[in-house]
Amino acid sequence: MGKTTIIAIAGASASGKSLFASTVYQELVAELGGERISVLQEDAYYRDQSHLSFEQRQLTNYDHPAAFEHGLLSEHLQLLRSGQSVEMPQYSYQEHTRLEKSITVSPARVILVEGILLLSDESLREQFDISVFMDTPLDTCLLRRINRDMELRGRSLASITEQYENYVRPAFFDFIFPSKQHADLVVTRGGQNEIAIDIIKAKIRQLLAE
Ligand code: UZR
Ligand code: MG
Repeated sequence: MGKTTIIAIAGASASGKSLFASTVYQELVAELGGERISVLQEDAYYRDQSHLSFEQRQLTNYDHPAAFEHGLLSEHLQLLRSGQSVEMPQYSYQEHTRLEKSITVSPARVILVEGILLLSDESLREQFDISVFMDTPLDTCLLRRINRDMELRGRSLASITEQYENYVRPAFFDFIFPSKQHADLVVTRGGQNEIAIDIIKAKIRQLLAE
């Protein structure tokens, strides 16, 4: 296998990172097969909190870099780069902790990794060959977040509002927005920006053809 290229996709919560990454991944897998591309989520590296009670877990600031085990993610990216598989943890947003079962991620020529704080961490940044920032308007993100968290993450409107004001919005201005300067490419309008999807797909095809 040739040199590994790691592509990071960062941006605000509910800015369309997961959709962008999974669209690029799925469309390329349909075209080229799945052996040469893998995807990881920063969310999977939220710290294990199984030693805490559910009430204690609800007090964690999940938008702060300390909530993530970035060292483990960094280690996994290095292992993938050196051609080894890794056990990516699985995280439950309902339980606010790691599940027992992990997912095996195989080394691949191109690794996509998506998450809110990827570009705010210097040691992670050093590992990225290409960095993308999803620059979706915050009001669009908030509306998407309300719908998603009520539908998929089992939240009430009151809890979403409280989290948003106390954690999500401050973290955007403290950590996420300042990290935009580190991106190679800034994507407007979210995960359905087809031109941006095509540009990243073309870059990946070019890398795979080398
Ligand atoms: P994305 N998050 C939770 O709400 N609960 C958890 O147990 C872990 C994470 C939220 C987190 C962050 N914040 O904004 C979001 N809060 O997941 C990141 N509050 O996920 O990038 O998919 O939006
Ligand atoms: Mg996501």
